[in-house]
Amino acid sequence: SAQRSAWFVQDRFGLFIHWGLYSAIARYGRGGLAEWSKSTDKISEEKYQDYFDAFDPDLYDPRAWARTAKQAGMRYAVITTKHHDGFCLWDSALTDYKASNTQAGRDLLREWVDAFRAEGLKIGFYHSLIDWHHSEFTIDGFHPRREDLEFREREKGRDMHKYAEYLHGQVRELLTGYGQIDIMWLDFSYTFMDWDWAKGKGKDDWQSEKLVAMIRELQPDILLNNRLEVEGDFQTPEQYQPRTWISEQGKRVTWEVCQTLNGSWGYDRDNQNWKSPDLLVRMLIDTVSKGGNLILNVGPTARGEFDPQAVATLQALGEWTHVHGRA
Ligand code: FUL
Repeated sequence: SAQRSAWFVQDRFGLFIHWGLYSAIARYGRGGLAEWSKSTDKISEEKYQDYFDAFDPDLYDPRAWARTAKQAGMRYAVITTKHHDGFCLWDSALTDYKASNTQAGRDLLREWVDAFRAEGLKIGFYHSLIDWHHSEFTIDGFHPRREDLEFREREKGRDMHKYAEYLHGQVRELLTGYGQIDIMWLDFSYTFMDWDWAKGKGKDDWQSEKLVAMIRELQPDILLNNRLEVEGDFQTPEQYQPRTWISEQGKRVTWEVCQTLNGSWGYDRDNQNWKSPDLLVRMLIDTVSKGGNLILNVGPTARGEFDPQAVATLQALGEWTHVHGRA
């Protein structure tokens, strides 16, 4: 609703953070997306476990991240509580596959929430609807083991309703354990996929209506994106600039374009395809002039740092927003 999104359309500019085990792989996956490596490279559970074992974010300093975002002129931030690989940044009671069981040994999300709140930023959670680790998640056309026929045969009894229970339970943890959450960014949607196997997937798998009802009940003011086939509060064009203010049935809607610094969401060490601060300023202006928000991504390293190039870029954006932004 317009009332719910009043702060959002005022704030306009946010930080997206993709951080997880794929940050340790640090190389490209599907379409240049590092966070997709497990699927693209069909990495086995055993092999992926190496990244879990190696995960040791000894340089993690969310207060530094929050300061960097703040000085760039960003007013809110959204972090991956869980991405498609299923790894959880918080100390979930519903899984062992979490940061607190790595060398980090603690709930990394709590520190993040505290740090960003302390800088006065609004906060949001990106949470993956799909899960390549969970034992009840269907082996679909993106699953890392999709070509392993023996495995598929053995696993054909997988029950998506059990997975949905897990999904709902985790969202409940996230929305009850960390105070007020401003944005819930659920991902992703099969709706736009052309493949036969993807047809009709989604809504029923996630039990979307029930999920949304729970979210609204737990956090009545939260803004919800539009990726679970149930009406949300804002639209989410990804890695392209819409040509005009997005409208539906002739009515202008709230939208947020998500963009990367170099084409990948997860940290991709050898990717030097950086957008210049000049281009990014133009993108911000372009977005706001069409009534949208821009959420710009940083993929921190597995040790917990922003790449120096990302820091430099955000600093340069800060120089512009401080001259041209509202107080
Ligand atoms: C997509 C995901 O598949 C990407 O990995 C990324 O998280 C992007 C923001 O949304 O649908």
